[in-house]
Amino acid sequence: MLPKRRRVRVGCPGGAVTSSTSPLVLFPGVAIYLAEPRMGRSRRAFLTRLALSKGFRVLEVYSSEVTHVVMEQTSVKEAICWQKHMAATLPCCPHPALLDISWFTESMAAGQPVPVEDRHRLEVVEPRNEPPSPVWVSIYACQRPTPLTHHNTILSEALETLAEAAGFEGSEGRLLSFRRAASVLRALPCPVTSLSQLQGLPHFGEHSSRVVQELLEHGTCEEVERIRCSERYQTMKLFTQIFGVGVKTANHWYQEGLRTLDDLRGQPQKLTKQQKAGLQHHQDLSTPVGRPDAEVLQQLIEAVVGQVLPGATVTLTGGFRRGKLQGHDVDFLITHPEEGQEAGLLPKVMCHLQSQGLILYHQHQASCLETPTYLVQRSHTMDAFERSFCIFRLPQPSGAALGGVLKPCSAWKAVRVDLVVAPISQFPFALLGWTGSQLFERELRRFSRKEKGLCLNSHGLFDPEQKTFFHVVSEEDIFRHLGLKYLPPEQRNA
Ligand code: DCP
Ligand code: MG
Repeated sequence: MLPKRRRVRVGCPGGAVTSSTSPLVLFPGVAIYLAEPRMGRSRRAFLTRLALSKGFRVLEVYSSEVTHVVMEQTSVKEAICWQKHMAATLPCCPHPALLDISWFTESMAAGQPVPVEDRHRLEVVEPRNEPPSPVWVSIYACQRPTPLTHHNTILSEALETLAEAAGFEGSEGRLLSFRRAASVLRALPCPVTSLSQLQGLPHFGEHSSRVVQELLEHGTCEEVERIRCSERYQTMKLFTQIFGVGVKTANHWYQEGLRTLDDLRGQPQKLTKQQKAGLQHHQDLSTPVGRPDAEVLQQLIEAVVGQVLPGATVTLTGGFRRGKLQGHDVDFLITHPEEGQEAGLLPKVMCHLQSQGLILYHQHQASCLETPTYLVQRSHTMDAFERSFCIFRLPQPSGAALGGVLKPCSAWKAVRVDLVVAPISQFPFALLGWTGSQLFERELRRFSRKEKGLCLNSHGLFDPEQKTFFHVVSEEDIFRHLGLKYLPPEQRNA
């Protein structure tokens, strides 16, 4: 967490660094941005204080106001990558001078901005046919587009396996480190073919780099293969994929010596109602749901919702909204354009769906919106909206074409569906929160808290100092309030 006085406030133009003793700006025409990666955070903080004390204006966030970008120990190639990347994050295209630290130190010594000479400039030349150069990648996943299909599948999947395995051992820190590194690889514009391309990438520690190196050199990574084959990993994966089973429960069962689904079926007293339903329909639920099934479900649910409350809307969220063709479940968000009309809707909708024989299992969870802390809670594993965790009985076409031959299959399929109801005033936050990906959401909340001092969750955006909420009508509004370039759902596959 940044010290309070360094935090950027919304409404502070250009995200200028604030200080407890508001420094005097002597050179209003000059707005410096210190580009951090090679500089390091503490050195950047030191240089910022120095410049502020001498009456310079230093901007914490890169924006179109920046006139002088100062870099340290940065190669020309890196500087070019950085400039291209940063230009892409802004709505308009600024052209600040790209300068070496020498301009900064000379200006500090002179007590005023010295004229920019060629020797200060980081020469901007287009790279020629040379080995792949390092690419600039923003630190937070919410600051960079991450498409669904990318160039580094094998590498990112290996790191995801390590992340998952760390999660199974309860090691949240390692889980996040691997997941962030994997996410950086998904955001790269080209395949990683040489270790040098990892230079300067955020979240690439020694361990993740070693895994990538091994994969580049040998095509496989011994540690990842060992984990994938291990009884521990396979059992934890099997158990945590059951509806209603988290890492804690899975671990508990593992410690008790349980290993298979039949082991669990043999101990029904250990299972909740939800887990029993999960086990009962395990075969269907462990088969990915396709987009056509998601669309059929949307039509079925829309018909019922429209019947119960005309004007209410049903929005497909989760992975399908990000463009995924398959998912482990289907997530829907329901609202009504008139605030309050949505109250009491879900139980009626569930009754109708049940009477149509479409529900195999459902668990209703009442809204906790009356609880005063929900809006500012920091933990976001669960929001406070009314919801229903369901298993739908989805009718299937009588035969499915497989390799040109009609294969008989069952008349219905069990599909996991989450129905969530949000009042219209919170809808943009709920939509953003339920679209994911999970890491994208996590990073967005971390960015809000650490860089903006604001608290974001699926209900709102809260300023704890002003004790105010931001009013928004769209996801775009939320990105704007956070000073972030808008990323459409398809680019949130972090
Ligand atoms: N979500 C979150 N934090 C969690 C769980 C979920 O922010 N701990 C949000 C982001 C997810 C969305 O809710 O994208 C839906 O949750 P899912 O688990 O269904 O995730 P996806 O829909 O992204 O994945 P899948 O395609 O496997 O269903
Ligand atoms: Mg989903």
